[in-house]
Amino acid sequence: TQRLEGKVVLITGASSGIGAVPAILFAKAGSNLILLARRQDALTSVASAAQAAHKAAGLTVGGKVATVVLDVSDREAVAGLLGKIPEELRKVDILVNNAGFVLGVDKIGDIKDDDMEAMFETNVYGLIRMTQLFVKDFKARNTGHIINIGSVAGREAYAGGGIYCATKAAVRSFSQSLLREVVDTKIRVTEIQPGLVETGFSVVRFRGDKSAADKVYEGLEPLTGKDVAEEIVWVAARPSHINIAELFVMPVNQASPTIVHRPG
Ligand code: 8X3
Repeated sequence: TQRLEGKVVLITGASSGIGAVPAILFAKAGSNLILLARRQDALTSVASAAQAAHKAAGLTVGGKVATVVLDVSDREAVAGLLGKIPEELRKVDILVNNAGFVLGVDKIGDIKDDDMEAMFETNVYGLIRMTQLFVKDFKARNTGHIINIGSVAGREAYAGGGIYCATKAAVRSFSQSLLREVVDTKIRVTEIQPGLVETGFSVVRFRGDKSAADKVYEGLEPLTGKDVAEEIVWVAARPSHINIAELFVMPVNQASPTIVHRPG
């Protein structure tokens, strides 16, 4: 929509999963993009797909795309991020904190320290670092939209999700604090809480075991990365006086993390 024309949208975890698709939809709507992820090759292909989508839309505004290889869990890298963004794109309008992942289904007592730290570093500290970096500028300009990707798992925990659910509950709580802090500004804060989305998410959780990952989505029609990307773009495109504070979105056959109907 027109409201996204010329906006600068920064997306973390933009090379795969939920994060790869919004780039294309924002480009189509005339936005400019800064795409962040850990792998340059994957970023490059998302960037060219976004540029092609922009071209196909025949718009004269937007379509600038910059990529930055960055791991949000790397404190120094995040601190130096602004210097890596081309000057013309430094005034970010929409920050999409999407980078996040899950490792394992270990029960409490068996959780590995490395897994615990890795999930908290990216899902929580990385998201907080990115938000801190841009919210100062948003406040100074009295504008901006922070869209955090939470999860159904942040609303309700499940067995085997001791750390992941806690990270997403932290995202929820942090988003709520931020929303309250910027109530006297034009800054918008949204938390999107998806349920089952079929991406590489469960493949990572089961450390490459594709058949274990497939079982998570077996027998029902899960959300796709594109479905969630459409929600991200939708909240961003609301008129500037509207803030979608939370958006809880699940497949039609899911009612909670554990109440899932599998018609087969
Ligand atoms: C993903 C939702 O239930 O697969 O955030 O952990 S779940």
